[in-house]
Amino acid sequence: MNRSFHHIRLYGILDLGYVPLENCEMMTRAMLEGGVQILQLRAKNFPKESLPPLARQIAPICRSHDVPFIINDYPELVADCEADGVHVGQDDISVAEARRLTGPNKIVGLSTHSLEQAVAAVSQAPDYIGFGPLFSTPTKPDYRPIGMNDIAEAHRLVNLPIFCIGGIKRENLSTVISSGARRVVIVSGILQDENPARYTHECLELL
Ligand code: 3NM
Repeated sequence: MNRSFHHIRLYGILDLGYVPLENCEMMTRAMLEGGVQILQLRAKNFPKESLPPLARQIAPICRSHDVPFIINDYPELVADCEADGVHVGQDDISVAEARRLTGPNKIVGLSTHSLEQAVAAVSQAPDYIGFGPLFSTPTKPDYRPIGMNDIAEAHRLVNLPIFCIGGIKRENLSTVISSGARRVVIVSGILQDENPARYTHECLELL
């Protein structure tokens, strides 16, 4: 597995709030076929024990595309999930603690929700940060949108791969890029389109 983020522009999330369990494999294949370059399994409101069996269905599909597979929230489950890493939030454990729990050579990503948090993240040395939500989004309803004004400054001040996230769709992607974004996460835009592979591909083309 190539763990460099150099080529990675488009991050897809298989969010079980949008995808019924029986469609997970099909949706994973569609996202990968469309060109998602890193893929996360996000299963908020699902019991922790249900994650590894599901993840082990997704992991080999990602591996066959040489795409890193990330799980949300549970660093201690990374090995059992056959995942390449974990994504943690501001209110979760530290990046260092997550690394201790995942074991060596795993990816650890961190959410940030302001320019200040993005700058502060550098000292924790995650492999990448999320930066958002740029816009209000039903996928993460309780967070204040931060808009696009700080994207360029975040890229100047933070020497980590930055994935802008939150309310990004094919329709506003060009504007987000013009504001300085180089990498994005798109969740509901992809998962709710009638043709997720095509939607993904069209977003990738813009990046
Ligand atoms: N994290 P959509 S925003 C999972 O700002 C997530 O940290 C965010 O979904 C953050 O593309 C978000 O449907 C939801 O808006 C992104």
